[in-house]
Amino acid sequence: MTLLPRPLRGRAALAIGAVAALTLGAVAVSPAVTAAAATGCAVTYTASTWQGGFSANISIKNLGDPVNGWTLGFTFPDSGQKVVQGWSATYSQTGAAVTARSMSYNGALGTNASATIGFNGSWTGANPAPTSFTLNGVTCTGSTTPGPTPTVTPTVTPPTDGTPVGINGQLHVCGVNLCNQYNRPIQLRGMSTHGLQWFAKCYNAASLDALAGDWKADLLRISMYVQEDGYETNPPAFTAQVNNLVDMAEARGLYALIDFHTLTPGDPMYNLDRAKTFFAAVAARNAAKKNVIYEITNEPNGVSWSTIKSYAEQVIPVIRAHDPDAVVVVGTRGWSSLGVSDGGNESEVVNNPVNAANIMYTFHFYAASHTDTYRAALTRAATRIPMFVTEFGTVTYTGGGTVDLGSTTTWLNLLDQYKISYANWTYSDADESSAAFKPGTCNGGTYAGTAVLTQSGVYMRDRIRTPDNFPTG
Ligand code: IDC
Repeated sequence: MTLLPRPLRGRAALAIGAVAALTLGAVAVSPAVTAAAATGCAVTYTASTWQGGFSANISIKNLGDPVNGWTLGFTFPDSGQKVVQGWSATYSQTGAAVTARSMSYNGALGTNASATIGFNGSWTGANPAPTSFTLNGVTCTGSTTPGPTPTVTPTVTPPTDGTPVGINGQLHVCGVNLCNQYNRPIQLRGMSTHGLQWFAKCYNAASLDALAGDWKADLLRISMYVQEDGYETNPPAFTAQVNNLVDMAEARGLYALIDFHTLTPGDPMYNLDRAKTFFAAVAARNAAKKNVIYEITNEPNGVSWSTIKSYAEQVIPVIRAHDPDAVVVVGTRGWSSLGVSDGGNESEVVNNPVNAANIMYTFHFYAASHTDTYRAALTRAATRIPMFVTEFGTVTYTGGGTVDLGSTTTWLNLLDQYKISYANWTYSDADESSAAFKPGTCNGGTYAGTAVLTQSGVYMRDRIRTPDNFPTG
């Protein structure tokens, strides 16, 4: 086989022929393109071609302003040439027109940065070399077109109210980070509810005022158990309860992490139909809100990563169909330990990521039980894939026992260092040492201050209420 460089230009785009659509892979979010951005791109296409088949590599260089998420478009000579299997992008083809959308890990392209993608194809008729490459709709000519003179119509409204959502707006994943509307990495710090079926009384105007105002938290994780008298017993009521908490968080400028709290059974597929029903409802209802993040399965256990990945690739499109731009967080093997609790490690995810854009992966720890091996895995993962600690405890994995502030401090320093967002288990008055409030607190009306807090609660409040670092430029 020889590698033949192909001409990039000089061939007119032909009319689009048959409309049989071939869609490979999952739906990806559309790229964000800044209105006033300078644009430009260069594409190098190389292929080896044989009778009936070809294998192509495409190097895409962004000559314009940085982009976060891209779509490469190109056109085959006619519809006799087909993308069969692609890599490093999500491909779709209609007639002769092909689009390749970036993955979560290669969507961020700085000025002069490149991404390499490829595909195997089949062909009949014309030589399969494509033409008319575009990046985010702009023809790749190898030179730059300056953006319009800044008469400045900002696409982003500057912060007005100083709350976490007011400042950061709609979030997205950029590289391995959670990024704000200024495309800058941020860390969200907050608290998880306990099971809504047991502790609903703890979530009211006064307690959420305390979380936003006294704790100065950024995030409320809404933990909706599916079993254990949870969602499965009354889907409409639990859906409404979650939506109500989303609104209460929004009113206080807090992000809301909607946790589909699967635990036992550990196979998320057991709840696949429930997940589709639930997420279709909450995503449709909350699509216009900027404060919602979806956590599609809490702690898969006793199942392989490939099963979890398959679950994610079925649930994420349901969310995207209604709420295309929200971040989705995917649980990992071994109670969301990246596989460590089952003797594995992060490589199973790094080497076989979920086929979807704008997603993160879950890591959970309980500081008195999980120490160096777990920290090492998260540290390695943190530079490879986007991680979110959607739940952790200062205590043992039982939710009780010793409050290990030494280990907790080591953990939280690590999370701060990598800007990994977190939610602590729990913002409740459960009679267990992980709970932030003393038993009985939720029977009264006072949630602010330290008098109502446990040892864990005092520590977490101190830790969370330190100033945020939310870059705005
Ligand atoms: C625990 C609660 C406990 C409850 C139990 C029921 O703290 O009050 O009786 O669930 O299932 C997790 C789970 C989380 C657990 C927590 C502590 O996500 O549901 O909560 N934990 O065991 N993973 C590791 C620890």
